[in-house]
Amino acid sequence: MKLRLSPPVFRGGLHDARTATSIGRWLAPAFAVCFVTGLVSHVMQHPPGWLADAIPSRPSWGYRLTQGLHVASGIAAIPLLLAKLWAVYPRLFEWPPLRSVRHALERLSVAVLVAGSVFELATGLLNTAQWYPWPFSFVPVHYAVAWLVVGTLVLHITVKAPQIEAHWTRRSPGTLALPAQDVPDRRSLLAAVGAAVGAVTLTTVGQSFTPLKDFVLFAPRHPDKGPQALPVNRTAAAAGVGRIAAEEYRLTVAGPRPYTLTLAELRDLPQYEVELPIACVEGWSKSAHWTGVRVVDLLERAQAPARARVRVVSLQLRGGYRVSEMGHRHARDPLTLLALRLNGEELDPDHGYPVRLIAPDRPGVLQTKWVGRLEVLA
Ligand SMILES: Nc1nc2c(c(=O)[nH]1)N[C@H]1C(S)=C(S)[C@@H](COP(=O)(O)O)O[C@H]1N2
Ligand SMILES: [Mo]
Repeated sequence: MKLRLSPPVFRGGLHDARTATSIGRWLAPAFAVCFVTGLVSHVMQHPPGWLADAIPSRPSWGYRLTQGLHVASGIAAIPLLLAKLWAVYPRLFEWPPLRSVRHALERLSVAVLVAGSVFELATGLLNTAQWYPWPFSFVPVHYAVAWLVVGTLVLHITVKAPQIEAHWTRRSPGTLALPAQDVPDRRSLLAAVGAAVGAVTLTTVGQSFTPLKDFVLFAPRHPDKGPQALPVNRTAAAAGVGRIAAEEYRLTVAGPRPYTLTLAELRDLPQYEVELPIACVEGWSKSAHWTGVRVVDLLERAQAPARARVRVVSLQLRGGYRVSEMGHRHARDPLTLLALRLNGEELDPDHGYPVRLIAPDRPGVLQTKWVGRLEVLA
């Protein structure tokens, strides 16, 4: 008897180019939004030298919007990607697996695209939960793989352009044959995918889009939960910052004319109130009222040059977020404060007591807490 391995046969009418195209029409824009907003986030956190001074400090809600979109489009892409993979998976069993060099290259690029996409959405989702079950550093790897995904995606769309065009609408001219038509099953499938996208979006987007905060079920942070009605990403205890005694606190401003201020002296300086959001890179954001001293006033007093960059150093001794830098646009923006008060009260220790930076259009991770030192950079 001769044993023959034959590839499985798929008869379901939904594993076709029309379904793949219909889902792709949503998946591609989700990926595009996610990629562009991710680039924005990357540049704001790690500006290349030539761009550092061009990064704008307005609109004050800019980063809140782009990062909210980044996380929302990434979450929406998860059900879309799953549906797309389900629609096309029979192709895994294509026979013969490799027909030509061109075919082999195309399959390789699709393999990279699929693996990269799954990797980006999975690591991004786990990052929103601050869960890092992997041995590498999240930011550089998530960033590098994004380029791999975008490169292979552009290639994929280019290679598939004729099919995409033929199946773009329900009945494209010239493709009146059955597979291009919308069958009831396909409409149900697409409706279910749309409902899944709506459900995951509605139950998470309130973490940054506060009008929908009452629907937040699955987001790791709720905008109302935290001391002084503001979430906390890293508490004082987690950052290893002990109780800071008001009498012992000093702010050092290192510049052409350096000086040191006590907390009482800081409180005696002109105070300003601003309304600005904390927009965490992990997806949650929340607006709050901050009161404190303008950084530009402190810089003038130190006779800092107008275009100087500024380094903000925390009293926190260890950890990646203890230091941040800002260009002159942020440093000189009248909304940029060393805040002493939040929503009418002295800062909670978890929000950076006694002094924290708050600046417009800035990733949360750069809004340094427990500030002890400002350095004017040459
Ligand atoms: N010194 C210091 N500042 C910090 C952090 C930190 O770990 N250490 N975390 C940052 C992050 S990631 C965010 S989102 C904001 C959150 O501020 P909040 O806890 O007051 O809401 O603080 C930022 N400032
Ligand atoms: Mo953050």
